[in-house]
Amino acid sequence: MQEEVINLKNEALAQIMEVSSFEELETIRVTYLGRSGKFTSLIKRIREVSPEKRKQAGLLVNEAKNTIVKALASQKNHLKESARAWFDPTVPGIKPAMGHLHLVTQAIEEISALFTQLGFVRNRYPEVEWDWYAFETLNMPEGHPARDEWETFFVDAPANPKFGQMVLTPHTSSAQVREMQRVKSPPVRMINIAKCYRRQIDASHVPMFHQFEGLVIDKGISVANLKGTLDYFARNFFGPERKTRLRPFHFQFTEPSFEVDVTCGVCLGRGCKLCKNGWLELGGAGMVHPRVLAAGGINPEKYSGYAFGWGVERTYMMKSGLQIPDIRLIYGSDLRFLKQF
Ligand code: FA5
Repeated sequence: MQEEVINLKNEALAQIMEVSSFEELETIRVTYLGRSGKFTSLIKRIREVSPEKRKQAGLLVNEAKNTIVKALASQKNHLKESARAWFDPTVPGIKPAMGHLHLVTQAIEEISALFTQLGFVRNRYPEVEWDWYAFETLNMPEGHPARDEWETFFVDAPANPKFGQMVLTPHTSSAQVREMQRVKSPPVRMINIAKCYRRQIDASHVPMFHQFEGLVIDKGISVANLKGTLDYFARNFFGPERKTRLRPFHFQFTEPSFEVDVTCGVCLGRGCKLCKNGWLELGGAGMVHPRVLAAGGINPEKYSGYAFGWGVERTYMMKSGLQIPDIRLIYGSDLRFLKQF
């Protein structure tokens, strides 16, 4: 019996040392010292021991029980101490990480607010669009070589006899005739900010990007109105020191057509490694072609208009102080990059 008592005591002590909660400690107490616990049944068996050894067995069992009781109390204190150290109500709380809007969303909101101030109305049109609106009504009939510029994704769906095939909009200009048809009679003052898709990917191209398209049609609209709007945008979006210029260009749907440049935000027009002689290319613009007005049901003899269409990502990348070397970073989901904006 002596050996049995010692083994049981050691077994209980080993378990007590391992516990990490008050519940486990209580389970051990019940298992060894409870009413039907292991020590209680041992005590009952003392009667079976020979009279001369009975007293010694009793002392041994008592000593083992007392050791276990002390170990339980000491471990209970230890657990209380650690619980106290764990919960310190004076320690400042952990601030949960705060997210923020993606930089493209921020840019879209900023652009939208600037043009709304000028009286432009923001409209959205389909991003899966008919060939008719993306090309045909924009003076690019079927087979016209100018279409190649837009490296278009065609949707594998049956073509419509009038509207042709479905495409993923390669530019926001597909909204021009749709807006003319909606408004029916000028004035038109639309800003369309939407996703565009092209089969392109490199440091300055992504297959899905955003453009913002401005369209203004009324009596007597001229290039001067276009230039005034562009200057207003450049001063407010990039900063009061930034200027714009128009360079002759060619688009099938505007006549005359321009490439719009803005002074570089780093050298402010003096010329540096990041720009072309002090200028950065913003995007295309021009006076709406008479054939496009006619396709939208507007009399080109009576009305004139201007349009412009620029990339949201590229325009944002031209903000002063930003040096984003690769447009693909914007859609890379790397939080170390995105958190900066
Ligand atoms: C156009 O798409 C014309 N629709 C713009 C226009 C509108 C001209 C109205 C006249 C009147 P362009 O293909 O150059 O033009 O694209 C305009 C801008 O979209 C570019 O300057 C660039 O900022 C952006 N862009 C074009 N392709 C990509 C691309 N793959 N990734 C990111 N940005 C792009």
